[in-house]
Amino acid sequence: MVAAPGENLRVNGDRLWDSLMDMAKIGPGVAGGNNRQTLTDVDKQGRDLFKSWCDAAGLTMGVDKMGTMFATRPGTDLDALPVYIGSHLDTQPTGGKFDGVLGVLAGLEVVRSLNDLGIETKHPIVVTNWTNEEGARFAPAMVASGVFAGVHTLEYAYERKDPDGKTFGDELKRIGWLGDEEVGARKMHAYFEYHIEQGPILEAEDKQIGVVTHGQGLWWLEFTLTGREAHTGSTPMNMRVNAGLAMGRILEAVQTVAMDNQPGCVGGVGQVFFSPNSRNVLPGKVVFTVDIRSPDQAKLDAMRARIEKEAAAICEKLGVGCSVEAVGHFDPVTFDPKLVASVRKAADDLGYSHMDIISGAGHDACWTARVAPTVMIMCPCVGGLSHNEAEDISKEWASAGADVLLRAVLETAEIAG
Ligand code: HGY
Ligand code: MN
Ligand code: MN
Repeated sequence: MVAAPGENLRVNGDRLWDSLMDMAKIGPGVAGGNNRQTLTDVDKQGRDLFKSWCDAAGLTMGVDKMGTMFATRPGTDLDALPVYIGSHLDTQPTGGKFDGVLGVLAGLEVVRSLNDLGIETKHPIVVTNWTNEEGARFAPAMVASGVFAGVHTLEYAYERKDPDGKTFGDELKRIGWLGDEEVGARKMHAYFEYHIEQGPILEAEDKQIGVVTHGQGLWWLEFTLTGREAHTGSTPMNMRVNAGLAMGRILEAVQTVAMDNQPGCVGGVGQVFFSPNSRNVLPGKVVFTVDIRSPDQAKLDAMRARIEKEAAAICEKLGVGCSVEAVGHFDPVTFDPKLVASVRKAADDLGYSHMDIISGAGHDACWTARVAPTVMIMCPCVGGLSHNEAEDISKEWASAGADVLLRAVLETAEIAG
């Protein structure tokens, strides 16, 4: 018996969970998570698996010049713009099984459920896998959705280099996922992204669903400090040009600036390169990226200005050269109030506990919001932990969010007939 549209529509939570576990087998980490970095051979394997599932669900695959995958379920109205459901299959080097993957495979599950229920929609539905959301191998993060939204050029993206000096463009070609669609040529009726919270709030508040109203903004400031390589044993302390010490003091300054701007601001450093990175050589060069974020534009920009000013003063005092380049940025984003209301209503209708929330992490939705009505849905994650192989969610949490996604997408894509 096919459930009449609008009745107690829910996804097949077991099937969604099985797909998540099958995808997690590709690019396993060393501690139960994943290392499926963008444009690697395992990213290719993950893409190939996703495409096989899309083929089996009767979807038509399109790929653009950034390698982003668009799997389309046709609608009944040939003039209607599609409703997109997307996220990313690439992971951090020590990533979890659910960051990004949940959103792509929940989109596929929505389509699979509509197929099972024999429901047609007026607007087509497109399940999307954005290339390089993480920005771990190639900075910046969300680079493909950034090109799609007109924030970056294709040439800029193709030139991005990984730590081994390989370029994005070459690696995309090498894995065989360079598509022919112009990036950004597709127009969206709406864009939905379902994602784990990657923070502690929903679990702590015992809420099943996060109705995401805003996303915080971000700066990635790449500092290059120039010291003088010297012997760590025989060089007197007063003769050192110590770029490592300068870095340490700048990290302390970042912490102080973030703490001075509580609540609602964060700052830290996740990546450092020492050169020559030898135990008994003072570094000649130190490169590190400061990651600062806030939902408040003025605070975000003020933090950046203060950090850059204090870093320059620290380096001057130590005689260390200092240059800084913004290698990642997006302003705080407000999601579409009408779509936010539809997500909230869907959670209510399904009887799921929910709360409004601001996304602490960046997502492709932060860029699509510039070109289409966009909204996010979140589920809790255990201990708020993410970007860690121990990242974990429950099957119930996964399917509750997917149920909300199904219902909100259906309301937007309109059931045909
Ligand atoms: O950095 C972020 O917020 C996302 O994980 N790319
Ligand atoms: Mn993500
Ligand atoms: Mn991530």
